[in-house]
Amino acid sequence: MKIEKIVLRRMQLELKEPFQTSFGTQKEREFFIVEAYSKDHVGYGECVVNSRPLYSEETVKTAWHIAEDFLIPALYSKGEINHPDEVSEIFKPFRRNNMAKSAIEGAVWDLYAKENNISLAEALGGTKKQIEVGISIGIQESPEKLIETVEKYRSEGYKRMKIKIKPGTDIEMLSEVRKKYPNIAMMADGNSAYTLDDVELLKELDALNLTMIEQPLAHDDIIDHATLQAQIKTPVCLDESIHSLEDAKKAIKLGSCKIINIKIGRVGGLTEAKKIHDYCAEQNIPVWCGGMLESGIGRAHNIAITTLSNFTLPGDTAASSRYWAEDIINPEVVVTDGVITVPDQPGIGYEPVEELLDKYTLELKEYENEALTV
Ligand code: OSB
Ligand code: MG
Repeated sequence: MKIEKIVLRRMQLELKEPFQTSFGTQKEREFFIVEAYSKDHVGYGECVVNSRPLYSEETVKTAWHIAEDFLIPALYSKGEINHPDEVSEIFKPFRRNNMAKSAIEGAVWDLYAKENNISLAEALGGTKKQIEVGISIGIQESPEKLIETVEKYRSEGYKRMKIKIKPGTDIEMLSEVRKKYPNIAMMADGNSAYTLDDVELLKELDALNLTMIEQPLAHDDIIDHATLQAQIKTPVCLDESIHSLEDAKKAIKLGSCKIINIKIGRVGGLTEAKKIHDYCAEQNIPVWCGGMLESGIGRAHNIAITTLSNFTLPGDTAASSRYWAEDIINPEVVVTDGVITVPDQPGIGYEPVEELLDKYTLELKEYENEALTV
């Protein structure tokens, strides 16, 4: 497979509603899309970064810089790519910058699937035809507002509610929801807002029958999470702390978590995501697919990876309409009774709409593979 041209498109989409987490409130998403061209096809990837380095250290500018100055030249210098697994090997000398790497690798995976006339899910070895999804609910201003929001998504059929928490907006809010809905699948995401000083408070979660507590402690920690997990019954799930298979192995060995949230961008791409999935399956650690408020392109990649068998817990990949007035793909991602039907068309299975890409593009740059044109 020869990649003849890569296009980066910086875009911005307004969220229908602001999304509040313990690290800030987001009203829009600025990100970029990668288009990888062969002679006959285009593969698409999404860089799941943001304008500000609040969730991770990467931003749109740093990821663009890494892609333009290091990753694209490295990819071109390889010449022919036989399988997308080679891309993470090519990128290996460059440390971290996982979201930048994942964006390009994702476009190559889509291109590879299209060249081989198979769906991305099939290219990854996924077998599920339908996937179950939950929803991630931002911090709400009152328990009443939270219950109203839960009710809306519950009635739409989402399979589990993930509720964002931070100190001061946690136990009471969650208890109100549990009182109202004794049986719904419910979890909380702390986004690193707590420390071991909060162990007593975190122990109170055990009474609420949560499926898990996601990343309560520091974004770069696996030691304190192990200490916490030993003291609470609620399973700890790691998000921010896991950047690679190595991280996953160490966290599992230490007992830092019982569940892992796999985000393709955070771990540097689909190849690494698959490795983490496979290792967790061997270790009896369930995984699920997290989200970064993706556009339809990133969303499509999340759907494809979720078809692997150890994605046994509902992910955060909600419908396009939950985030955007109009998504940039056709068809949009639709959720019916908490289920997404996995597309079987070649590649990501959702077609980016040219006019919508152009409408929301702020900046576009093309990188020709000159080695091929001389
Ligand atoms: O911690 O999982 C998270 C969104 C942005 C950054 C971090 C997180 C999230 C979400 C939303 O929880 C998931 C989604 O709906 O895409
Ligand atoms: Mg999270």
